[in-house]
Amino acid sequence: MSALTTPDVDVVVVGAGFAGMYATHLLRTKNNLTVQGFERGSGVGGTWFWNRYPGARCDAESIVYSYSFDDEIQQEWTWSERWATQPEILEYANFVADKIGIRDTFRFNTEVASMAWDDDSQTWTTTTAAGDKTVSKYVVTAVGCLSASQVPDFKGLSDFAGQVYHTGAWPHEGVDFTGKRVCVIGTGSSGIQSIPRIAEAADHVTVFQRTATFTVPAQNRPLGVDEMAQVKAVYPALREHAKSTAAGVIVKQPIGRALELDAETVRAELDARWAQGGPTFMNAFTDTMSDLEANEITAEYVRERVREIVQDPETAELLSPHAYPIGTKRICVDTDYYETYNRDNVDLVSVKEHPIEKIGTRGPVVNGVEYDCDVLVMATGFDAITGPLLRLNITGSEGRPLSEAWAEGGKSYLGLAVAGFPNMFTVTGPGSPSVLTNMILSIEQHVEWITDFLLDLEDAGVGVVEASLQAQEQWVADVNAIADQTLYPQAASWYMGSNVPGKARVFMPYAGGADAYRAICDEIVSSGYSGFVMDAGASERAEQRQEEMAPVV
Ligand code: NA7
Repeated sequence: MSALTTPDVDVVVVGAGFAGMYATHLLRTKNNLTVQGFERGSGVGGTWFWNRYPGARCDAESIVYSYSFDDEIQQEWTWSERWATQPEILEYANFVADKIGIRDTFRFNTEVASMAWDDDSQTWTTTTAAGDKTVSKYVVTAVGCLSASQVPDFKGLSDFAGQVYHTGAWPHEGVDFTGKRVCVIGTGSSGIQSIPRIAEAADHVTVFQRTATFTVPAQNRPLGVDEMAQVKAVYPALREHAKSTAAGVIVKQPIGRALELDAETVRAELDARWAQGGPTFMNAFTDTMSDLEANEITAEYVRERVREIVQDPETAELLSPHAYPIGTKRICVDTDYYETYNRDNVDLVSVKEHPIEKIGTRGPVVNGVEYDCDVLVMATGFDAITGPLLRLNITGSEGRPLSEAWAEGGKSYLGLAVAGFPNMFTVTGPGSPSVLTNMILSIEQHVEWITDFLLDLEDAGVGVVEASLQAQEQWVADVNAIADQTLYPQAASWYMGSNVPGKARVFMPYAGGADAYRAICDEIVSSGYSGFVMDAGASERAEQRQEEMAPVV
């Protein structure tokens, strides 16, 4: 490509989920830049476009899991339930897409096959699976953290005679389970949400559980018109409150250290939070995520509830999690999960001691037994956080593939930029608070920060910007140091990359809180964008390349 290449557009945005929609909106309206979006689905919504399995809901409350950037949007939209269902969230995404008019910017049903930076022309070329190329000055990846489905490499899977579905790529027309025998593999959030709904419809359900999971009741309920009106009246204050918390939600404050409180107080608090429902249960005490002994108090409380709810003691024992501290794998939020095991048409098979040997023509085979089914549901999770970025086949400066730069795990500066990948911004990349927080709140912060940065760069006439390697290394070290102060690294979780064979075991999200992260990002702006190399980076690279090419005397 020649140095005179004129970009087709200023920015290519990949993904039309909540991040891509908002990025496109701001880049066009605030930055006055031209944008080409690409989306592999046929519509907007990202994770909510794909995860259409029965029972899919958000585990952040609907009144905060929504955009705050436009008061008209939050005043016009009315949530019907405390925890919104996937169809309602998808409807909301479509409502917003129409309000802000971003559909015409996206090419839907269009998969990005590769994205390549060219050092000479200082442009990105995005190539679609159909071979079309778009040249841009910047790229913004908005591909989500949980969009690359992970299907275990089961022997014999292709020989299975029935239907196979992954929860993360559920058919739009739905699946009719009436009269069907169903096997579900996986008991993470997707399994826990879908199993009760599948069991209501199917003839029989067999659940294959490798690791028992901690889950708390959603205690879902309709949101009355009056209640929504009260929320709308105080929306700005409510949003400010959410921004001031570590998780970016409305939290009930912890009452102290579990290890320093008397047993009755601890018990009463856990009872109250269990009755209230949702992940705020994990926020009862300040030491739950940092002290194993304190953690065990909350963990044992949940096990006690399991024994209370599940009638068969053997099944209750199998469902009682012991393999990891509570909260170190994402806490699940369910409706009737444990109760489902009291149904006559539901069986639980532990695959901890005896893993699934293969998928036979009739169903999964465990310990020599083939479990017959018509439908096999894979609730087996995602190649989280880095997976969606790696499958874009990105190559940066000097033609270096992102897969090579990330061979030891996803590395970035602030979760927003990667050293060696100039003019590329990653919304909720590895090292951002992302999945440990209210995703929409974090997305808004990231997108606003990136677009303000681009405004400043354009004003200053900067052509190329890149995270410095040193700043990136420091950020990665900070992310690890914060994670090490918690119990998170003790679980084999998707936060750690443990669910993908061969993936580097690195704790990926920033665990310091969305509030602290926002303050750091603001400080970086005040300091003149410390940690970023502007223009100089490109010329230094060019000089380095020339030196390398110089004949050896
Ligand atoms: P998760 O939370 O990664 O859960 C995947 C489940 O699949 C989990 O129970 C796994 O067991 C199980 N799994 C994966 N591979 C196998 C094999 N080979 N054999 C048996 N069981 C297996 O994904 P989800 O989709 O449920 O949730 C992801 C996030 O989406 C969730 O945290 C929310 O943020 C929304 P394991 O625990 O690894 O032993």
